[in-house]
Amino acid sequence: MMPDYYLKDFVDRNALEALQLQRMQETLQRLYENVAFYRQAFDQAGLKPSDLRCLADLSKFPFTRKADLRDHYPYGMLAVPMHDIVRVHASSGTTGKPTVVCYTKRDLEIWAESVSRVFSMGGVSSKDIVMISYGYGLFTGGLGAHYGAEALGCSVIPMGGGSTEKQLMLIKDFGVNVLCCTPSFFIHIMEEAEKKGFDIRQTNLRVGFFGAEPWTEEMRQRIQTQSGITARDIFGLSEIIGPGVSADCPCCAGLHIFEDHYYPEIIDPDSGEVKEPGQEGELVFTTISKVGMPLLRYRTGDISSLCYDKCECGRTLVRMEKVRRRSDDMLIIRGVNLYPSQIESVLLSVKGTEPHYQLLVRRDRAMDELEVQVEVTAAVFSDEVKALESLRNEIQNKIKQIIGLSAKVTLVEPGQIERSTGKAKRVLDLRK
Ligand code: DLL
Repeated sequence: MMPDYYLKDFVDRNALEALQLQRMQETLQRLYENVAFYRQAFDQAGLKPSDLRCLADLSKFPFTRKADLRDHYPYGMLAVPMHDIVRVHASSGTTGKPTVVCYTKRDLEIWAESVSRVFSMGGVSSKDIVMISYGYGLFTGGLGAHYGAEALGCSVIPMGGGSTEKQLMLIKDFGVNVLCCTPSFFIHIMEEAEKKGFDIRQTNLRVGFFGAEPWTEEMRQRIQTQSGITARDIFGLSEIIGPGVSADCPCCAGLHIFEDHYYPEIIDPDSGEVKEPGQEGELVFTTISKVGMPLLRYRTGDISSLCYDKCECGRTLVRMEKVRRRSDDMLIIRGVNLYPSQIESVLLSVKGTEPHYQLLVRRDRAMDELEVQVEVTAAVFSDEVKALESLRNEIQNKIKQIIGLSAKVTLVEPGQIERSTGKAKRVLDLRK
C-alpha cells in the first residue's frame, strides 16, 4: 500500500493552491511576530502579513539572501525559542562563517516526508536496502537521506562518503538496492569497480539518487549504460530543508518540487522581477510549512525554469529544469560548496601570503581537483625550501579544516599571478 503522502504528489491543483495560500499566510504571520529581521523588512516596505491575499501577492514581499543569514549568525533567524530546536546543520557561507540552519521536530518530519517522496518516485519501498554515501555531519546530505529512507521503512546503511573500496564491498556483501551519493562520486565508484574487475550489474544495485551538485543528461546516460542502474536527480539546499526539495519522477523531464512545503518562483537575478513559467532565471523558494526557521523568498543562486504542464507520470506538482549553473560565483567541488571569498579569508589569515591568488578547478577523470595558487612575499620566497613547505602545509590544513576540502596549494613568486585592471579573475574552471 502506498503511504498517504504519496497522494500529495497527485493533488488537484486548485486544492494545492488553496493549501499553499493558507500556509503562506500563516508563515508570514509567524515571521512577522517572531523574527525581528522580517518584522523590520515588512515595516520598511510598508507591508503587513495580511497584504498577502493571493499567491501572486508574494512578489510584493522582500527577498531573503544568504547574507541575511550571515548577518544573523548563528540563531538570529529563528522563529521559535532555541529549546524547540532539535537539530542544527550548516552549509558554506560566503566568508569564514557557515550558514546555519535549525530544525524543530516537526521540521525533521517534513524533511523525512520530502525525502520519502523522492524515494517513492524512484520506485523504492520498505523492502529495499538503501546505502547513504553522502557525508554525515553538518552537511545535510547524509542525515537528510537517512531519515527519509528510514521513514519509508527501508533498511538503511549509514556508510557516509569516501573509502571507495569499502563502498564496493558493502554494495555487494550487504545486498544494496539503492545508493545515495553525488554523481561524481558514483562515477568514481564505477571506475574503481572497472579497475578491480567488479561488475556492478552482478549486484542488487538498482537505482541511485544523485545530487548536491550539477550534472547533465549525458552524465545520466553514461551512468545508466555503464552500470545498468537507474540514475535519478535529487535537488535541495540546506537553507530550505536539505536534500528533497525536488526530484526526478520516472519521466525524468524536470524535477517535481514538493510545492506543498516549498513554494517556488523564478526571478530575474538583476531586477528581481518574477518571470513567466518556462522562462529561465534564479530559483527562489518560500518555505510554507517549516516551523523553526522559515524563509521568505530565499534566493538560491541556482538558475532554472518552472514548467506547470501536466507530467506524463500524472503528478500535478510543478517541475523545475535541472540546475546547470548559478547566478553567483559559488563552485561545487566534490559536492562541497565553495565561494572564492572563503579561500581569500583563509589566505589572509596566514602570515607570508599576498592577496593575489587564483583557483584552478580541473576534472581528473570524474573527480574534481582544486588547486590554489597563491603569491607569497619576496622574503618568504627567498626562504629555505623547508619554510616554504611548512607554509604550504599550513594553508592546505587550514583549507581542509575550515572549508572541509582537500586542495593542492601552490606557492608562487610575487608578481606571478596576472593582475587585472577590472574585476580580478579568481577562478579558472577548466572542467567544461
Ligand atoms: O547540497 C543538499 C543536497 C544533499 C541535495 C544531497 C541533494 C543531495 P547545500 O550543501 O546547501 O545542500 O548545497 C545546495 O547545491 O543551491 C545547488 O547549487 C547545489 N545542488 C544541490 N542539489 C543539486 C542538484 C545540498 N541535484 C546547493 N543539481 C544548491 C544541481 C544541486 N545542483
